[in-house]
Amino acid sequence: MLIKSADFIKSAVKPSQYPSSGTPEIAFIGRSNVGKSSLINTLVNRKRLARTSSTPGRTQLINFFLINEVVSFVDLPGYGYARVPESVRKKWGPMIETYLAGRSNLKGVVTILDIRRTPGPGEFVLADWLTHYHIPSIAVLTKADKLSRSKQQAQKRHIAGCLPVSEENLILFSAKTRMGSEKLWQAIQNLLERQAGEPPRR
Ligand SMILES: Nc1nc2c(ncn2[C@@H]2O[C@H](COP(=O)(O)OP(=O)(O)O)[C@@H](O)[C@H]2O)c(=O)[nH]1
Ligand SMILES: [Mg+2]
Repeated sequence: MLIKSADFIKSAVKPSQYPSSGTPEIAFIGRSNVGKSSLINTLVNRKRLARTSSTPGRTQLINFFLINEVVSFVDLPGYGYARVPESVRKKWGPMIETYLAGRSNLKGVVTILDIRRTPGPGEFVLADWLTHYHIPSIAVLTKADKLSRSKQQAQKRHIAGCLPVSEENLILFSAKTRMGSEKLWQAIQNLLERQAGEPPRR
């Protein structure tokens, strides 16, 4: 994908703060420190558009980025970081569910998983929301560079067995080697095109 422009638009915590344009949105979500910012930066060929941080759980805002003037990438705050204060953790669920349930711009969600980790409660809650609100999704296994090819395949099979997703719909990805970047762009474009001629989700 040729990236002509990638710009930060704004941060939000509630619907009145979301951008008012009708630009189609693709949202990215995953556990804190999973590699979400690195994945977004890799997709758009920018070193630090979505800030990567070695301190997980810092970004508790919904961040909107406009890509090539035609699609918005929405960086949703990560879940599952134990050292986040309880008051912050309690707000995460309602903030994310409000966005997923009510945002008509939303065309699909990219769920990001660490290829080395077995999916847990955070992933199950998210999978339930995506099913419940009929939101199309793409699942990505990132940090694939950390495993050998045979271990990548074994983990892919294992993770597919834990979630409502088939093995061939899991994309292996690495922000370090750019593995899977074109494949993920293709999947994102399929989501955007598939929905172009269809009525809104609700
Ligand atoms: N080896 C490797 N490290 C990665 C990859 N993606 C992210 N990381 C590292 O994982 C840490 C967390 O990444 P970040 O993108 O900030 O995660 P976020 O909290 O989900 O946004 C950083 O130290 C990154 O350098 C990857 O594909 N391969
Ligand atoms: Mg991040």
